[in-house]
Amino acid sequence: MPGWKEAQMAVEMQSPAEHTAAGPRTLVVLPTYNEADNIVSILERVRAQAPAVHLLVVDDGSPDGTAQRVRWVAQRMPGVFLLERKTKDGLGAAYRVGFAWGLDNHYDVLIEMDADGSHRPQDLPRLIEAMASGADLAIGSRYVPGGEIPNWKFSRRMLSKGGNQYASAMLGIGVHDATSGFRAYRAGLLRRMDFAGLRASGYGFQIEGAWKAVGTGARVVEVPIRFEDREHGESKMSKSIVVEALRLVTKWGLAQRATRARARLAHPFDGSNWAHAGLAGSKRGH
Ligand SMILES: Nc1nc2c(ncn2[C@@H]2O[C@H](COP(=O)(O)OP(=O)(O)O)[C@@H](O)[C@H]2O)c(=O)[nH]1
Ligand SMILES: [Mg+2]
Repeated sequence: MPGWKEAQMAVEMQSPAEHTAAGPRTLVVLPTYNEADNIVSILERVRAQAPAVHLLVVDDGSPDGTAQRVRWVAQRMPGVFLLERKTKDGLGAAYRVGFAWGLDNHYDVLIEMDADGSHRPQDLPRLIEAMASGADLAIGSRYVPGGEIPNWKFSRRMLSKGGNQYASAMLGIGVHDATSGFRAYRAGLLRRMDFAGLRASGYGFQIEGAWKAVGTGARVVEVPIRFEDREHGESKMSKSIVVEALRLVTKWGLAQRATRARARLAHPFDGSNWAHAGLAGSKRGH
């Protein structure tokens, strides 16, 4: 996997390590592909909602000039950084590089957020509060009480909700919105769960992250969010990303079942094998 050092560090207005805000050092990672019309407003609104957090944009050579706009903001706003990669390589790869940069620069909390206005900056403080209350992974959830998707058609809502129910049942993770890309990870959890080994892209990357977190015994909390339609431009998610997610969930779920069945056959009197056959993640919060 290419590390962040191969991506071009375009903005070094200040050393990230010199940041001395009180409390945990928090980095919001925003992957972008053609978000020139959205990114400036997102960066400004995130800063207004959460003044102490740093922001890292991971841009994949957007032809619409997204990176130039980020540079323009970074010259005016401290704590804004940009990693530029040459070619579009998917959301999962962008987060892997962004997280590697964040961990190397000693952030304690790393947050994923879309740069298109779907994830509201005003919901960010509640994710940060959940982390301050002890969560290892706080997921901004559309499918817990208080969560909303006001503008989605019935069919899209059913596809997303059904996909989530399938993933939760197959993997036994008990998360209502495992495909959500608005979430905060504690740095220690990312290291423990070997985030660099996450392979999927798109929705599959999010499900894989939630599954691995639960598998390491992380305390996972879902925080209700309101998911808006993107403000400008078009979605880059395709049918193939949905198909990839379903295929991977099925593969992981079957492999997990086979492993647990083998463990029960090998050690039929070991109670822990039976406990593990139920829902994973006993330390999960709600
Ligand atoms: N760096 C990078 N960002 C991407 C890529 N694909 C999507 N994104 C960004 O990921 C976020 C979510 O993508 P989006 O197309 O809005 O997906 P949707 O919300 O599921 O429709 C946005 O900020 C996109 O600009 C990619 O290949 N590379
Ligand atoms: Mg979007």
